[in-house]
Amino acid sequence: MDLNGKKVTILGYGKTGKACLKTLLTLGAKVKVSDKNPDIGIPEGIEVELGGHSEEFVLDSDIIVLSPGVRWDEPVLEVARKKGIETISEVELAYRLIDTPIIAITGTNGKTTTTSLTAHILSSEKKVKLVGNIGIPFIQEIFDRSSEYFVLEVSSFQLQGTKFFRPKIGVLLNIASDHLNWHNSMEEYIEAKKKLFSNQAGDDILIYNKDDKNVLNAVEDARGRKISFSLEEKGDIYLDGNFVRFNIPEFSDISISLNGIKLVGRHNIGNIMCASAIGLLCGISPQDIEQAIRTFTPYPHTLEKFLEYDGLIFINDSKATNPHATISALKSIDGPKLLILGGQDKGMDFSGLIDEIKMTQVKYVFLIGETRHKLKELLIENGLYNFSVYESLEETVESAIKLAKRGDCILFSPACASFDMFKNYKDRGERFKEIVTRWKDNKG
Ligand code: UMA
Repeated sequence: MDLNGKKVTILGYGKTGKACLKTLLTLGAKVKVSDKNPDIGIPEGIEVELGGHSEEFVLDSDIIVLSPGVRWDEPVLEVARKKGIETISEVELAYRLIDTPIIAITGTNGKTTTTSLTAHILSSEKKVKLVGNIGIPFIQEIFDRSSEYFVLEVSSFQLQGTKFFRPKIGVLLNIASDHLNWHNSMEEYIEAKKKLFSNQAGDDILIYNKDDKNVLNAVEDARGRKISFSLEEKGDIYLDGNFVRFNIPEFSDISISLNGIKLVGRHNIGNIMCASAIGLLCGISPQDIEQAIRTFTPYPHTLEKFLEYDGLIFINDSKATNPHATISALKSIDGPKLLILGGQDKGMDFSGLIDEIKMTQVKYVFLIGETRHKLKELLIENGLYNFSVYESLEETVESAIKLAKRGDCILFSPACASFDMFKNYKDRGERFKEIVTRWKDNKG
């Protein structure tokens, strides 16, 4: 793709916008930047519009590149598309600028763990770059010609703005209700996820979750080679006791032992299945795959059992930003639990989560954040009265500690986004850990 002299407008100047600007300038494009925030700094010499995206500024472009946070139906983009101006996501732009094979992983939950585990496995024998939604804009790494693979965590926001994007291997982990404040409907969210494989063909590979109905429906249209994984039955990748086995001709005599893994929870077995299969497909030896699985340290803020003190277990699962993730957490942790729930409202359906709370040993629910009253109503409607509503995280955690008995687990798994009270889920998780650590220090 020749960008020399092309007029390119970048929408959104966060991490992605900054990386786009650098790359596009290097490639000789004439770049402009537009951001809705009136208070951000942009390097001198760059034509810029702050405080909104106006037609006047944006429509004078050959290409418009979107940061993930910019909605696809942003009014100025509708007009741009009608005028025939190409509007693409940063992931699509990066894809067009490289020849290196891409392994792209998406799903409502588990993508960060699966992406990092895949990169960890591959890097035992290959040169790989870990990029994408995990926090490293893809476009930032495209000039690294030494990589044999790009391992890309890709979100629905990033996928929606793709056109020709075609990963060599794609993984669709699961599809559940999320981001319905960004996408207009569940159907639109699923359509965006399907763009993971919509250009795949021939010997491109799609690894998908056979246990998830939404995934099964979505992959009906996939045209590449399909490989299923299942925790319930005999998929192409399946669980046999403590081993992952393969119903795939070239790997039928291989088994991967799960002994010594540090990842908690059954859903993580599915993530390991996918990452192991990718390892084999990329030529990594089973011994190196097993070693990498054993040495993989779980990602912080995901079912992170960070303290066991005074008979209480504290788990930080701040990365649970939707109900599906919290359901997985509840299924993964045995024993009595005190659950801290709530955060920014993304218009999600909490009914499955309420059912799970009823079924598992949740002794008490502590509600915080923008969704606290909505969740309170739902709990009452379902005959659940062991809850309290709080205004601050500090007050919530202190109350949970007071109420907890020896052997209880205090689980911070909000099921909602963090932006109502925190910078992001990492900030939220750190705040939770700080409060708990302060309590421990005062006690000891
Ligand atoms: N902005 C506009 N117009 C808009 C929306 C935003 O100008 O309509 C501006 C904001 O004022 C701000 C900038 O865009 O200045 C922020 O850009 P951004 O929201 O696209 O964020 P980045 O900093 O570029 O980070 C993005 C991803 N953010 C989102 O998807 C919201 C990061 O994922 C990702 O790590 C990064 O690119 C690198 O690829 C974060 C995320 O929350 C972690 N992802 C969601 C999730 O995982 O659930 C999908």
